[in-house]
Amino acid sequence: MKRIFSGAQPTGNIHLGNYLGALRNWVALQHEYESFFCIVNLHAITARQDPKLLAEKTGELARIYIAVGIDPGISTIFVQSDVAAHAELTWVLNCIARMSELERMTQFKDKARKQSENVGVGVFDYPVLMAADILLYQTDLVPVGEDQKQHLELTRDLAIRFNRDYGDTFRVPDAYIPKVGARIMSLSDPAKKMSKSDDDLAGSVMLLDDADNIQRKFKRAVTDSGTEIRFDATRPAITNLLTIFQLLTGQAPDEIESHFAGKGYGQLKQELAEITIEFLRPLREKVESISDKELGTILDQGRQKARGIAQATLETVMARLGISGAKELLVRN
Ligand code: ATP
Ligand code: LTN
Repeated sequence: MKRIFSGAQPTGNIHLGNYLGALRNWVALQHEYESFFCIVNLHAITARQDPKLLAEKTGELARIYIAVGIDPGISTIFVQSDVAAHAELTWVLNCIARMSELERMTQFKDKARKQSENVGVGVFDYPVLMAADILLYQTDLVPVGEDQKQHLELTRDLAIRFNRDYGDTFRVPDAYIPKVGARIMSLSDPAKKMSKSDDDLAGSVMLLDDADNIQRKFKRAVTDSGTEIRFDATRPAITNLLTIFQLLTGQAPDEIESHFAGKGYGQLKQELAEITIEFLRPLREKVESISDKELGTILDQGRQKARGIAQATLETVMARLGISGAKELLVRN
């Protein structure tokens, strides 16, 4: 069976963009692939986090994975810091990665621009840790949103380089980026992607938002000039709302356009709010229904399964590099 690996950071609150661009596809793909879904808390600390909140959000995100439909009976859910091999392989990959290729990463450039000289080394190295996550599991496919495409290309480059220099070791993964929903835009600025780290909370609908909040956010959503309700790349705000509508209802674009023919933006926003509220209603309940004990068991099992596979890859890597450790050095031949 082929493998998939993906992850999300336990920072801020998970939003509709994360769900429609990534988590939704994890749920669908888990039946066809052996699946690993990670809560990437080591990535989270590349920005300063409140320790207590980070611990809380780590558990909450694991619960959200389960609540949206990741089945711990068939998929492995685990916390990145539980598997030391992620940090260890990162070091090895750091030694074959080049400054120039990391400097080209647009996510790094954006953050570096905001933080100038104080940008952290972890922010710079973030994509290498992500490559380690993926390569440890001999992953075939990585379902992510559009913003991660460049990081996936780097992951492939590092795998190919290591294989070339030290012998075939890593499977070279492909990105899985959905045709629809890979980049859900902010409701308050359709030129920006919906984001957890956005200071403007009105732009993102969080999966755990209550009905009033959801209603308010859609009501205030920015629209384009004109009145027609149709999918049109030159009218990004309406197209974004229609894309969310399409993914949550499963209706075809032409069906949606004829449904809204002759209706106004207000109607679209109202219906979209209702659909989203109904869609998200069971989620909070499900999140709350997972006991600490149940979650503990799931994450223990996840850790064990993940450690076994990651350790096997790491040992091959170390052997290829000739740094297998003291045990081997003591055996003279
Ligand atoms: P932020 O939302 O602050 O940009 P992030 O992208 O760092 O956070 P993660 O939790 O690491 O958030 O992302 C989890 C997944 O969600 C990734 O696969 C990412 O590509 C995807 N994703 C994030 N934002 C969007 C979006 N607006 N539309 C579609 N997919 C998205
Ligand atoms: N960088 C990703 C999160 C992430 C990830 C991964 C995704 C960390 N490691 C491995 C897929 C595979 C993001 O969305 N910000």
